[in-house]
Amino acid sequence: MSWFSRITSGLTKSAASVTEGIKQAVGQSLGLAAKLDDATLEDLEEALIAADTSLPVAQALLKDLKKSKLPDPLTEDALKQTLATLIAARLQPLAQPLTFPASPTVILVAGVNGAGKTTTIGKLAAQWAGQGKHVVVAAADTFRAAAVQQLKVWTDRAATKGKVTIVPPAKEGADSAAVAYAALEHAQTEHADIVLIDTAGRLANRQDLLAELPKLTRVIQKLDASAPHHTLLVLDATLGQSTIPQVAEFHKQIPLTGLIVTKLDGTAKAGFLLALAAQNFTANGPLPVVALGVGETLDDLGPFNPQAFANALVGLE
Ligand SMILES: Nc1nc2c(ncn2[C@@H]2O[C@H](COP(=O)(O)OP(=O)(O)O)[C@@H](O)[C@H]2O)c(=O)[nH]1
Ligand SMILES: [Mg+2]
Repeated sequence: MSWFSRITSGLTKSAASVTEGIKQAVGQSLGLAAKLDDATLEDLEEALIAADTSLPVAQALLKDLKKSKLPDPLTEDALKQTLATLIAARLQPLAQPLTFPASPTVILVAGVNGAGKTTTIGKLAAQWAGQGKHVVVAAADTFRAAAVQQLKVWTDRAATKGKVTIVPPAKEGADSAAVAYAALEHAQTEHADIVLIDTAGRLANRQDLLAELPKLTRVIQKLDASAPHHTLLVLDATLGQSTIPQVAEFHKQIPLTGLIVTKLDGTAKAGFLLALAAQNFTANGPLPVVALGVGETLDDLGPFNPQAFANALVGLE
């Protein structure tokens, strides 16, 4: 299945509410010539809010829509096309592909418990290994013994695509910073291309655990002062907009450079990416979304493309 088909089927739940709203909006004036009247706009606003776009974004989109050229009578397809274009434009600031500025490029992966860090690391490692890159994965979630085992399952899967090496803790309960250090040292010796660091799940309200991330950073900087080159926060899309305070909390502890959104297949709230796009977490605007997760297999991860995402969200084939 192509990535476009995966994202389209992944977003089915979110698209259902938006397309239902669009259908209602256009069907509203059945018998008369369908047009963008107040009742239509209200239905659309409701649908967008149901998809968790946030009220201000929903209202802004409708404002854009009123200014757009639409056919008269209005058709469902024209409304979908126009809305998708407007949504894609608002999502555009989130679209920045991940760069690989160093060799090895060190990527720290953070997030609350169960967000999908370990799964995503497995998927990323598989993709990059498949492109001929040597990927080293640091099992720096040393909180639970089972975490290393779970990561091992994923790196074994990823290793079917190419060169993936896992660096486990030297002994049980080892310091997470020590594991990250050992992994980077190994990657430097082996001339690996990428180091992915899995970390323990943190609750955004546990300051003591959050404080471990800056410590880990300081330790790996002894080997490479420019590391980590990316600090990515993994967000569970089923939480929708309530992930936004999480982003703020993590970003305060350790400067984030990007986001990965997982579980888009299990939620009707995919519209929250529009709310994310309206949040200026950095001087240059919002934090970019570097990858999307739409399922539990190795291939269910791909790039964020605003137009493809917008098309899927409004239910365009
Ligand atoms: N449906 C779905 N499930 C996912 C996705 N990503 C992760 N998961 C599931 O979410 C759960 C937690 O994932 P895990 O990687 O262990 O989270 P971690 O605690 O952040 O490392 C697991 O059951 C994963 O299979 C996704 O994109 N879609
Ligand atoms: Mg994990």
